[in-house]
Amino acid sequence: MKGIFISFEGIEGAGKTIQSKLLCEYLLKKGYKVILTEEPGGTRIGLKIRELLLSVENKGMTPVTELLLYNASRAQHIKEVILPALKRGFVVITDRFVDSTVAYQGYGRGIDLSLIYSIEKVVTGGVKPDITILFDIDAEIGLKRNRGIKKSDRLELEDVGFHKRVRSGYLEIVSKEPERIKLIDASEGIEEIHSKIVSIVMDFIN
Ligand code: Z5A
Repeated sequence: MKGIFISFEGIEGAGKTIQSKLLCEYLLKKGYKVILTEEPGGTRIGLKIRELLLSVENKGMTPVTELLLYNASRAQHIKEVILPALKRGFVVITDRFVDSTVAYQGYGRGIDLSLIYSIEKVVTGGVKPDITILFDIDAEIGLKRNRGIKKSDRLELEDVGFHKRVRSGYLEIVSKEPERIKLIDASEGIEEIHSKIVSIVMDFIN
């Protein structure tokens, strides 16, 4: 049996981490085999790349270096984790995937989208989420939620204008692929959002 590939997307502080864990627990209780993973990261090499990407020491990183590093982490993630799990019939939930690159490096940094899509083709070999849950929230609210709970990483040092561009980018991506990407109002309560996600995922599975 082929597995199911689900990605969670959105600007920071939108609630992806909490909700991906809740969905994972829900599906495990229902008896599904589930892997919860994330980008950048998900593998030993990916975690090293994650450190490079998020360290505030690397403020001088160029947008193209950033683009290639996110993709390098993804190539490893797909080969080592995502594809083998899908082949074994797992539900794979990833906190971020290709849409993050389009939103952050494309709409946020201004890198040509056609370059991003060409690299995507090589890196993913066509692997694409069956369902993407996009958490939409005002950029100021997302940033405020995160402030004080964890140390800042390199992308969080960007001004609010950057995060607003990323949010608009995500909304453009949804408008192009409304079948795959389901928009969630991330300003609602945690339980309410969880129920909506469960209903989206179970509708897809059944
Ligand atoms: N990035 C990129 O540029 N290009 C790429 O291709 C990829 C990634 C793959 C990864 O950072 C960074 O890499 C990210 C995008 C970039 N940078 N930014 N900015 P990360 O993995 O460390 O962080 P993140 O993905 O942005 O996650 P986050 O900041 O931890 O946000 P979150 O996972 O969406 O939120 P959360 O941790 O579940 O919740 C945040 C807080 O809000 C927490 O205190 C919760 O209790 C609270 N919360 C959550 N939901 C609610 C609701 N519904 N109501 C009230 N409060 C809530």
